[in-house]
Amino acid sequence: INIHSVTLYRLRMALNAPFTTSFGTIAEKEFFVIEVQDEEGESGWGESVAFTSPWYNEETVKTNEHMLEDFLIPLLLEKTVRHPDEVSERFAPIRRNNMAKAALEGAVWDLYAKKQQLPLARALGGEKQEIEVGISLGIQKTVQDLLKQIDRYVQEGYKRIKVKIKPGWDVKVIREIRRHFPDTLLMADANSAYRLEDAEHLKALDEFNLMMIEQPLAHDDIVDHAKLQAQLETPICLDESIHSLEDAKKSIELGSCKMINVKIGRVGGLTEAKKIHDYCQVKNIPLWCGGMLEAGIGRAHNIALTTLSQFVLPGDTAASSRYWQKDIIEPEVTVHNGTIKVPDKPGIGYEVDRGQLEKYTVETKTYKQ
Ligand code: OSB
Ligand code: MG
Repeated sequence: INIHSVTLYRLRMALNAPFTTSFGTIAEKEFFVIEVQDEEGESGWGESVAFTSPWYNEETVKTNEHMLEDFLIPLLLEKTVRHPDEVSERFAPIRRNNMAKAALEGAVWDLYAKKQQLPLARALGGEKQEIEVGISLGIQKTVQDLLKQIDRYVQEGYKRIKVKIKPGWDVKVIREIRRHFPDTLLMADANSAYRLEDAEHLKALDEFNLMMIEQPLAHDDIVDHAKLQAQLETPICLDESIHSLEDAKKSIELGSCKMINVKIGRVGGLTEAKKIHDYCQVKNIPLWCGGMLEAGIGRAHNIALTTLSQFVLPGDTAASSRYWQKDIIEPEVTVHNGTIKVPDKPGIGYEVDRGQLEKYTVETKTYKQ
């Protein structure tokens, strides 16, 4: 694949409803869509999951622009790649900045799959024809509001419900959910809102038969997560702590988690995500695909990744309409009875709607060989 040009589209899209985590509230997303083109003018698409402020990890839309423009795009334009797996190798001298790397690598994967006339899912080695998904619900004003939301999405057929928790919005809320939904597959995501000293408090969650508790402790502390897991019945799932195959290996070895939420952006791309997948398959660690409130392109990449066989748990890839008035892909991602039909067209399998893309774009920059 000979990449001739790379275009960065900076988009602003309002969420249908603000999303609140233990860190704060997001009402609007600003992010980069990346288009790579080869000498024949064929396009591949990627999407960065970095937010405007560094609450989830250290990256932001602005750091993405710097890394892409000054380092990653020049490296990609330097010479051809035979296979997308080479992209992460080429980016390896640049430390971290995984979301910037993943967005550009994802565009190359899409173009590669299109050139091979293969759906991205198949190019990655995934076999599922459909995937099961759950939904992630932010912190609400009242427990009543949350129960209403849960009821709606259980009715719609989502396969599991994830709720965000934080100190003051945890045990009591989960107890109330369980009173109304005793059998629903349920889990909680703390986004690092607790400390090891809260172990006693978190142990109270053990009685609610949660599938897992996601990232209860600090983003950079797999040691304390191991200590906490030793005290909890509820399996710990790591999100923020896993940036690479190495992190996955160490966390599994230490007993810091029993499951992993894989996000393509957080681990630096599809190639690294596949490596984590293959390792976790051998180690029998259940995986699921996380979400970052993506627009359609990122969502399509998540769907393709989820077709790999060790993604045995429902992920966070909900329907486009849960987030957006109108998405930037055609057709939009739809969910029926908690499942998404994997597209069978080449590449990401959805058309980018250039009209919609333009409507949301606030700035465009093109880089040529
Ligand atoms: O921790 O999984 C998370 C959204 C933004 C940042 C981090 C997370 C989330 C979600 C929502 O939980 C996932 C989604 O619906 O895309
Ligand atoms: Mg999470």
